[in-house]
Amino acid sequence: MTTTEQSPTAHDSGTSATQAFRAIRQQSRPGEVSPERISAVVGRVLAGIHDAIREEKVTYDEFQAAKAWLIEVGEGGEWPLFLDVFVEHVVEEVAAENQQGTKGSILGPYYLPDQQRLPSVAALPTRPDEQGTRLVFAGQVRDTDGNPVAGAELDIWHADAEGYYSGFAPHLPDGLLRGVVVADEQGRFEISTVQPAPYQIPTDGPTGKLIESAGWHPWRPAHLHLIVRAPGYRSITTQLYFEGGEWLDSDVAQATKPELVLSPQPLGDGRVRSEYDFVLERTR
Ligand code: MBD
Ligand code: FE
Repeated sequence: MTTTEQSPTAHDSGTSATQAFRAIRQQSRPGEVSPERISAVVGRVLAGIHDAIREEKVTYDEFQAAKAWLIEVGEGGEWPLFLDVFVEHVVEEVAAENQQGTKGSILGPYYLPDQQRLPSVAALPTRPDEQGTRLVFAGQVRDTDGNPVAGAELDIWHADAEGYYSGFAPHLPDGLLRGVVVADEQGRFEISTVQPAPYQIPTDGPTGKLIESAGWHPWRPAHLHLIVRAPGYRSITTQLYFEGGEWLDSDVAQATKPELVLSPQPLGDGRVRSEYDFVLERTR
């Protein structure tokens, strides 16, 4: 980042994440939830809060501080960030109970649909002066029987070498380090990009303030996000991490899995290369 540009604020990324969430939800048009289901789930959540208040003997001061904080989370647009960091991993765990194929991980707040479609051998959009180690990420998409999935889409997005996501930091061009790579007839792909940095939850917003006040750390290990999809197969939303990376064993979002760690090897020209094959499960 140059000195003429301001640092991205928590409010910028929060507002964008809330807008992105609403736009995607509009498209997917979810069904109604029954009164019985709402009563069961919300009842349990409230009972959990009541238990915590009794067991910790929460005071009026603490109750009012919590209310003020909750208001700030909404005003800062940080509900997608807070919920994806602290809650989504358990929703994913439940969803994955009967799934085959490549392990999933959380979507997170920074997915943007409808990115540039790219051929099977492609480079993600970068700036002319893009920082970071050049990464070649290659592999094959197969089904659970080992057959190639021709034309599978790899919808990929990741942070830059400073840990910022395009679309959520005003200094980054739209579409940077994002793309939908279409695998070839053999399900193969080779994506050139740069290695992302670890992601730090913005420290100037309510989620960051909570983390600091609790004495926790605000870091996620460096990661690539992917949705791998093909007609007739269940889409896999996942993340890939880097062997030996900082925070791999203490992800604030608890979204790492041992099966999702890459081991990039030097290519000898300053680039690193990593192979990863995806396995999709048929839906019909
Ligand atoms: C991220 O980059 C992310 O992937 C998640 C899950 C939460 C916050 C920021
Ligand atoms: Fe992320």
